[in-house]
Amino acid sequence: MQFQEPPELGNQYEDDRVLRSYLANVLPDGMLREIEGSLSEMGRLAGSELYEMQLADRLNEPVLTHWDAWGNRIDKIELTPLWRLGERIAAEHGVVATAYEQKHGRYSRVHQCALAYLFTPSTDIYSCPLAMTDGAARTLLGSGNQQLIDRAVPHLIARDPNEFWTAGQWMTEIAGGSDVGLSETVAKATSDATTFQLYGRKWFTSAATSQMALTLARPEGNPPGGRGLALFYVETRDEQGRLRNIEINRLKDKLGTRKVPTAELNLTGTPAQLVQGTADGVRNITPLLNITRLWNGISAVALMRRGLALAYDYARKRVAFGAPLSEKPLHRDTLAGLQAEFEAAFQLAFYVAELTGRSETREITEEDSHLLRLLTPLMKLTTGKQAVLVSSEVLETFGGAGYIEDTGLPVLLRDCQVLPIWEGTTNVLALDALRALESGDKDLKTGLVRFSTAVTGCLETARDPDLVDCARIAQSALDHAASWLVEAERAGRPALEAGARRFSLTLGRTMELALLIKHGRRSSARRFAHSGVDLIVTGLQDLQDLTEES
Ligand code: MFK
Repeated sequence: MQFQEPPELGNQYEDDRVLRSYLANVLPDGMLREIEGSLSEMGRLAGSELYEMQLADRLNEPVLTHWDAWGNRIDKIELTPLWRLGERIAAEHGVVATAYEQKHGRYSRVHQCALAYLFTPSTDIYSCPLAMTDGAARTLLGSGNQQLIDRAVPHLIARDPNEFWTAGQWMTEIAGGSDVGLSETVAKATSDATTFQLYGRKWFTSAATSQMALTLARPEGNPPGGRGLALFYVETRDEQGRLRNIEINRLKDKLGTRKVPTAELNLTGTPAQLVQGTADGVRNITPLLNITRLWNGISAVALMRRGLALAYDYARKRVAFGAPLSEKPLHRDTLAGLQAEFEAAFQLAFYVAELTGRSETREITEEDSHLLRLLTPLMKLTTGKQAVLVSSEVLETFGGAGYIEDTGLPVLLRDCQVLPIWEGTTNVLALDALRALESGDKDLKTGLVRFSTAVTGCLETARDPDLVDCARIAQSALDHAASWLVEAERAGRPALEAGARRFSLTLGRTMELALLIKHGRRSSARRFAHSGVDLIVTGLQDLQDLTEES
């Protein structure tokens, strides 16, 4: 009997040509040598101990215990062994801290994202609490609230696992969902002007095991909508380890991300401190949203890369119809298509990391700051879709084995499926992209000109004839987007909104192609250029069709 050999992983940094050539391109001389040790060590862990633990931990999930044996309500969540190990490794290797220690100035964010990219796929989305922690640190640092900064930030960016805190984000409510302004949680003032008590129900919170959380609530008397909400800081437990007037109703029964203890909470007079004023909570929490959306994109490319690393290894081992799959033209062609999607997504996600780093060290021009505001939702929505597509195809490259749970493969698809949903769905982010285009000048067309300048800057670097051809395809998609925008604006807001998803995906994919060209990724650029960059449908019949058919 001939058994199939399972796929194996090597050092996930050393085997990753895309990451290594990208870092060699963007980092100043000598910097790669300085950070390579940390990346190689994380790549080793991700391909060995962490991966082995991930496979062994496959069936474990967090467990919520409401009561102890003596009738006390405890609401205790037990994490799985993989997550406990993941937390220690994340702290010790600075998967959040690296962005804040800024040993390499504006490139620190790129370094941190590279660590997160290597770490994430072997930890069953431990990136979720890290994303929130990172976003909370960024939000607090920008809030000007020195007392909270001194209290929490040293923990959020600690490398000592005993000092390290994770943060939660409690925003989603039953009424609110994506429309956060509908939140019903009430904040009652106490005798201390900055301390409130929160009453309400949070319907979908990130990991409920965190030591602190940022949340939104409406101070009594405030008006409805996002402006009437305020941003609050909550420490979840008291000195004895008891939850502070918080009940964990249940953990969510999700399609994927099963290790993330996503929870429903009741706030029953939870003590909370104002972070930044008594209103404008939605606006004040957006630094967190933008950081977690960056993490979403980095997680998307990381999971695509993991699937492909396994698929390549398997293709070399699996012999069918007389030859290894890696020698079969159709299998190679399939993998090349997936590689192109992955590389395109990689370039965009890391470009947003570069811009974020420049923004954090205040080395960003006003133009690029607007560009970052636009590229963050474009990147999140584009890479989320790509991750689902690529991971689905990756499973297929294994044949039936890709559909069998104890290969450890199906979880890839389930975990990717969350990426277009949480942190803002594709449609919510497509509308956010319209809002971002208007940022600064309050004018969509000026915003698009700014985007076009960034794209053409990349296209002008093309010298190789194949890349020049790809640049033509990117330019044509860009021109189509620009003409569509003029037409849609003329037709009115409903038409603009109806086409926003196709428009945003076209911009996202155009930027991806432009970045592939800029980084000289010839074969992926050629492949990607012919994989549907321009998704715009001209003619504004959409709404009419919908009305007629429904
Ligand atoms: C792998 C890692 C992933 C980890 C996942 C963990 C799971 C966590 C579980 C979850 O809860 S996921 C759910 C996360 N929820 C969202 O992402 C919310 C999605 N909805 C939106 O993003 C809406 O667009 C939004 C809530 C922001 C709309 O609310 P509003 O009240 O209609 O806000 P409005 O008036 O549009 O914006 C308020 C201000 O913020 C405006 O500025 P001004 O006050 O100066 O005019 C906006 O321009 C600004 N703004 C909005 N979004 C922004 C932003 N500014 C910067 N960046 C943004 N992204």
